[in-house]
Amino acid sequence: MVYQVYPRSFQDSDGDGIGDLPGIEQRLDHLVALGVDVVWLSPVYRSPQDDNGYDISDYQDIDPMFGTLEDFDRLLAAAHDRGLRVVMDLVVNHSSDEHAWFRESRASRTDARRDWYWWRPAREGMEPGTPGAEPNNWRSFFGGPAWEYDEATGEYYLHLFSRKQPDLNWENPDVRRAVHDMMTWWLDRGVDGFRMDVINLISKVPGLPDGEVHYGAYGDGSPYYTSGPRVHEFLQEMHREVFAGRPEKLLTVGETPGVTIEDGVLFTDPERHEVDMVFQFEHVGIDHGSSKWDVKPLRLTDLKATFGRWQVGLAERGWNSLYWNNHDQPRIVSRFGDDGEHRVASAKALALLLHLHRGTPYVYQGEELGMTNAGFTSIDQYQDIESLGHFHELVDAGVATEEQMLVALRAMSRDNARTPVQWDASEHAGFTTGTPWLAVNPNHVTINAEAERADDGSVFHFYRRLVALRHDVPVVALGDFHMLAPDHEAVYAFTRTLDLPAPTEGPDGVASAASTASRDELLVLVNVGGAEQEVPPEVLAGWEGAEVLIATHDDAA
Ligand code: TEU
Repeated sequence: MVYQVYPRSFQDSDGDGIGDLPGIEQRLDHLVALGVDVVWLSPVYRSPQDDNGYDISDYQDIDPMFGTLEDFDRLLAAAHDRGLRVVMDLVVNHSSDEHAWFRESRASRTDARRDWYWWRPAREGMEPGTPGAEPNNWRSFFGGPAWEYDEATGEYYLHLFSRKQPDLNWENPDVRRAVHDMMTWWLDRGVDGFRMDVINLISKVPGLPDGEVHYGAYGDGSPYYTSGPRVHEFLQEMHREVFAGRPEKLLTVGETPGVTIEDGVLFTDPERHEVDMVFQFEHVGIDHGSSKWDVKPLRLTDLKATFGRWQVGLAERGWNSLYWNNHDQPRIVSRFGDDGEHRVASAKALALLLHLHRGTPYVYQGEELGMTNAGFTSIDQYQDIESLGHFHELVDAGVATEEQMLVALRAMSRDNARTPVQWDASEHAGFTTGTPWLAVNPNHVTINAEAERADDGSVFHFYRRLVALRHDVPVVALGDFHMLAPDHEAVYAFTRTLDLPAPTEGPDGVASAASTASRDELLVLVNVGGAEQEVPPEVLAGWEGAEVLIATHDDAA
């Protein structure tokens, strides 16, 4: 199981209101108690923090707000001492505009690093620097155009995300070599792998064609940069140059927005040596209408259909990541559960479903406590560049009113996941002795790690038992998946099956008479319809008298 730490909101050790590396070290025993195997650190590199560290200005140094390289080495050693592995967040589709590489690239059209980024002149016949003169019509993920005009050299540079996150040009072998060298530097320092930020966006279609589908003034360029023509070539080259032949057991997970199941197999098929697994986005898109801000209610059959497709699609070759939460998604108990009266029961039901599918489960900080969305009511409370960008773009364009956008942000803003971890009921939830960079949720007085750890019926202990089950019962990690009652709107049920080979010959060289092949089977069943909702008889047929390994809401049921 992999646990994601968003350092800025995890634990502050020096009272500046921002989480840091020594703070993470203070909390490692919480992760050990949960049963964590791997810790994924969101970026702690030097950064102007335009996108909370996903805009890196020095890949081989720690930002002073988080500490120093020595603090990092101490944290890494402390994690390893506890049997925890640590993977870093690799953000190489783009750098910060304050990175030395970009400062040189923008210095002149003839600079040796000019071609390390995507530079283009204004459209033919258009006045450079005016709306519509951009080299193509792509929209940025954060709203507005994906091109920024640079007066000094009279050209535009591409930024799929913020204007302070210029896209690196992966067509340039010097760029790829510099990234490989940096990755090797971190592996030599002892890190155990990487989570690769938007790694399927690094290959763009030559010519950078206009997007046909429009969002207001700009076009959707995603068909021309999602899982592009050379992405698999680049990842296989990365494996050869960085990972092949290293003795350590390393973990690589690609964040791949818009990835299809077919491409997911190509990315994760072990024979292709690309990545171990990918984060796909289908299940966190099933409540999106025309956009993530146009929120639709969840339908259980839609969730079963998408999870079922990915379980079947990667059953033979490849491997699934299993997640509800991360620093970009609203908190699942508020999104697909109930963060009011049934908070504990729904948090447990959601955890049970996710952790007993086939794949590697990821737990995002605070998810194991049943933490909820932030509950912000004013735009002034938000800090996320994506939330603020879309709020102003849609309100200014008259597409939505402020009130409509505040309702949408309350449900879907990334800041919902970024409020500080709630450690105890004290002021600022034990996160900081200073003023937290983002408001602590007032419900920390009841929802916090100290209270959760003290209550055996808590969300925390339920997560702990699920992780222990995965470590102790092979069918959980390895069993084949089969969906049951796919069309039922209130019952989510599936089986996991593992054929165990007959034990090999005993120490005396003779296989014991009893040693025959056996079959482990697990039935997972969540009934969101409550006691009055009857479970279809065919789901329970043959399971009479089965041992109950783990039960959720109202354990007597
Ligand atoms: O996210 C990529 C990505 O797809 C997000 O833009 C996501 O789709 C969106 O936020 C959901 O509404 C990665 C990082 O996880 C994110 O924090 C960064 O902002 C982004 O890349 C740029 O580095």
